[in-house]
Amino acid sequence: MKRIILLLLILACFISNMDAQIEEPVMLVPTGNPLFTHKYTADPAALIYNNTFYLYTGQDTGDGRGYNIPNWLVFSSKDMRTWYEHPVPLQTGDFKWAKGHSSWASQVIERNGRFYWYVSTEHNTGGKAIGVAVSDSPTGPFGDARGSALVTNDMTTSRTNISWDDIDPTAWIDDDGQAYLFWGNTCCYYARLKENMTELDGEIMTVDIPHFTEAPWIHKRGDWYYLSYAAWFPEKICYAMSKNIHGPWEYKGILNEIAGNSNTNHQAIVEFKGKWYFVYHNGAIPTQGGSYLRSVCIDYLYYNKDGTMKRIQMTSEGITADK
Ligand code: FUB
Repeated sequence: MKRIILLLLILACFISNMDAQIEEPVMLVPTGNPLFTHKYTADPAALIYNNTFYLYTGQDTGDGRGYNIPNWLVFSSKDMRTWYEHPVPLQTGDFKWAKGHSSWASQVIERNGRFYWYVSTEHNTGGKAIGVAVSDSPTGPFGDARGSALVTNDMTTSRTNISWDDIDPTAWIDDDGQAYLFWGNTCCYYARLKENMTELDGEIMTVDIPHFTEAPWIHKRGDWYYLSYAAWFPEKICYAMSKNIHGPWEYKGILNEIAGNSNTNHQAIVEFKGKWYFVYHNGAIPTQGGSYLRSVCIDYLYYNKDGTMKRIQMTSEGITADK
């Protein structure tokens, strides 16, 4: 009996440590994938700014039986070896119109020295919604930029009547300065953003791509646009290519297989200091890890001569090994 109580106490300590928050930046030196093991991190997004790789994630907490994501987190690195975790920059509770612990997938983008954080979360009137927070620093703190959601469920009822289709925003500023927001579950939506980055500009459009589940991510290399996204369920990551942000998009197949021990995979793709990185999550932390207690991983991404992307090789050593 004493042994069982001791074990339960150790487990409780471990779980509360996984949820502990910090007040100053803390240095972390990962040894492979998953990148961080002191807390669960999910739905990665990356921003390259000022020679620094900023990694934004949600923080999975709870008993692993459903999503319980109270916070968004931010980590930074200048060399992809040493990382800093910064104090919690944004929480579901910072959006007065949001409810629960629903800090779902998000992305931060910079415009004119300000940082805009597009998030998916649960609206207190029901259904998932997209909000935008703003800060003068990539590490925050961030605050609600509008005081209301940017996209609500009632704005996208013509293509699907599910209540969770307005999730997983990804923002893109095109070469002519026009900003766009892509998002969706089941249906991939996109719309122009006004110069102020906090209002949609015009109609909500759709992209027809095969097997689309969620998690769109736009990146560009040379004159090719890439739209990667989670497909099927459990998810693999697929992608399409185009010469124009408005398409037509040509489907190119699977980029990443199902990530270990997780139904979702959620990728971000960026170039940093001459190398391309594929950032995603899996459920690989032993004992507790799984589809609702996920962990961010990073592996290298390579291109073929014709611009298509090589299939990702998910590794346990990640980017800590020299290549
Ligand atoms: O974290 C909640 C949801 O799971 C995200 O919004 C999706 O992309 C999936 O990863």
